[in-house]
Order: sequence, then C-alpha cells, then structure tokens
Amino acid sequence: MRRDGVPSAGSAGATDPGGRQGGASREASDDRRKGGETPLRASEAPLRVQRAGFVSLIGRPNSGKSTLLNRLVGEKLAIVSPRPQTTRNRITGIRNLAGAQVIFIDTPGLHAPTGKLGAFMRQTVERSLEDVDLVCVVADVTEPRHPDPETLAMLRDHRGAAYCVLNKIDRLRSKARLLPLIEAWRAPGRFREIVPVSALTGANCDRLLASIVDVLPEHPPFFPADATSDQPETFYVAEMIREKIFALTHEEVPYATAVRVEELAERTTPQALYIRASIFVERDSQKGILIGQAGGMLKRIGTAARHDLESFFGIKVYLALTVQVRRQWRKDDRALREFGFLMTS
Ligand SMILES: Nc1nc2c(ncn2[C@@H]2O[C@H](COP(=O)(O)OP(=O)(O)OP(=O)(O)O)[C@@H](O)[C@H]2O)c(=O)[nH]1
Ligand SMILES: [Mg+2]
Repeated sequence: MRRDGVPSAGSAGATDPGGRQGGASREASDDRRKGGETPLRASEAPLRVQRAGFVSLIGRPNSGKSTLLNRLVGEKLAIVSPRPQTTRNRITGIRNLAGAQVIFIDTPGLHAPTGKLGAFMRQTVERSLEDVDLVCVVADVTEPRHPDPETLAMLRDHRGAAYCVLNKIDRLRSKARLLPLIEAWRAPGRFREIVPVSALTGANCDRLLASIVDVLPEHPPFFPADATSDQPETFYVAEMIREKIFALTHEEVPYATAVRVEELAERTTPQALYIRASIFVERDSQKGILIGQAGGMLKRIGTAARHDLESFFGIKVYLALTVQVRRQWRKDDRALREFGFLMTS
C-alpha cells in the first residue's frame, strides 16, 4: 500500500475478463521471440485456469493467525502481539498470483466471549465462516490440546472444505513430535489437508499457499490485481497504533484501548501524510499510563507507530496522538458502534 508513486506489482496493464494481464502476456511473447521461437497466436496460447476465492483463518487466540495472514499476503496488514485477543475485527488480505487471487480473512481468536466487545469478536468469527471457499484452522503446536474441541465445534455447522494448519513448527525440538499432532487432527476426519508451517519463518508456507489455490473455484478475480485489502487506510493506521500499545503497555491497558483516526490527509510539497488520531481508554488511571511521565509513553507509542506507518505508506508521516477517557466503552453500544465494533446487519 504505497503512496510514493511506486507501482505495486501488477498495477500496469488492463486485466481481461479471464484475469490475465495484458502487460504480462506481452512480456512473455517478447521472451519467446528472444529465444528464437515462433510466437503463439492468441487462439493457440494455452489457457491458464483462473481461480479466485475466500479463505478464513480461524483458531484459538495467539495461534498465529495474523502472522500467517501477513506471511501469505506478503505484506504486514494485521497486527501481531505475544498476547491473546489482539485481533478484534475481520481483516482481509488479498494475495494476487499468476492465475489466482486468494482473499484471506483473519479473525479474532476463539474464546468464550465476555462482554459486548467479546460477543462482537465471536460474531465476527461466525460470520467469517459464511460464504467462504475454505476454512483454515490455525493451531499452535506448542499448545496442550490437540485437536482443540472448541475449534472443532465451530466447524460443526460449516459445510465447506477445511484445512488444519499446524503453526509454530520452528518451536518443536524434533520433527518426530509433529507426527502425533498430525494424527490427532486427522482423527476427526474433518480436514482435507493438515499442513505444518511456521508463519514466523515462512517454512512450508509456499506449500500451504499452493494447496489453498488448488481448492479454489474457477472464477475471475474479485478485486483489482494490485489490491491488497478491502479495508480503508484509516483502519490500518488505527490498528498499527493499537499494536504499539499492545507492545508497550501491560495488563488491562491494551484491552481497554480503542483507536480512532480523526484525520488522514496527504500533502504534496513535501509529500507527507498528516494523521491525527484519538486513543480511548476506560479510566483516568489508564489515561495516565498511556501518557506516561512527561508524556514519555505517548511519545514512544507515536514514534514506533510512525516508523511502521512510514514503511507501510512509503512516505513521511506526521502523527498527532491524544488520549481521551470514554468510561466503560466496551459496554456502551454507542461507543462500540463509533469505534466500529457493532455489526451493521
Ligand atoms: N515461534 C513462532 N511464533 C509465532 C509463529 N506465528 C506466530 N507467532 C507468534 O505468536 C504470537 C501471536 O501471534 P498472532 O499472529 O498475533 O496470533 P493471533 O492468532 O492472530 O492472535 P489473536 O489475534 O490474539 O487471536 C506472536 O508473538 C507471534 O510472533 C510461528 O510460526 N513461530
Ligand atoms: Mg490476530
């Protein structure tokens, strides 16, 4: 998602109804000519099957769903933290490949919902199972329960294909430890494939992506070839600020925090992005922690977020943050709606 005029892959050239890029096929025929072969006429060119579809990533909190989404899409779209219940919304990430477009949906971790925000997060997972072509259950191999009964229960009403992704294999001391886990997830007979990966190192993620593409239906792309998400930029900005709050504050504070972007404006001379955002907490004591001594904590959050935003957008970013108290916002329908946590339908 660059704003510095650097074209993203596939942005040049029109896409025909079959999803092939004009530019790309021209290049291919130039190559053939260089190699001394007679170029194929359009009618003789082998037809590549175009696939496109939606893939949900579900699983227990902290299993690595967001890390996997970022890895499979090839861009950091979802925030990650070592603590559970980091993701609150449905996050989409689009991977465009030659002949396929995969739309991944990252979801909040499956846990017993507490309060209205918890109920929203749960509903978000349930909705993410509707109308998808594939569900990937992401399970952390270092967790004690395999298969996790709650995750299996979630799949009970889902009729479509499901894969089990055994994540964090980099943390296993020996590969032999993987075999009983594979058997445990195979036993219910629910999963078409069981794929061990490390979302962190990328190990086996290409194989996972290839087998995901295999089950997608033949369909033209749903989004333009250079799209990486369907969410507005303001959503990512708010999420990146929230990620820094997860990284720098403790206990209840990150869970009691919501971020709203009030203004996002691009100016051209010099080219920069001006962002103004509010951080909401539930109590004065939390506000004190977020601001810190002499504003030190807010400054650290702002600097860390600005750094990431600059590499995300590819241009200079000015970021102004303020902290406000909105008492009990996690129980307040109006506040929840305002911060984007109520289903619209
Ligand atoms: N060692 C290792 N750590 C990983 C791997 N994948 C994710 N992690 C770490 O696990 C933690 C949780 O990762 P997330 O991607 O935020 O997990 P999540 O499933 O999205 O969590 P929620 O949004 O809270 O449900 C982070 O500290 C990640 O760096 C992996 O393959 N190996
Ligand atoms: Mg997450």
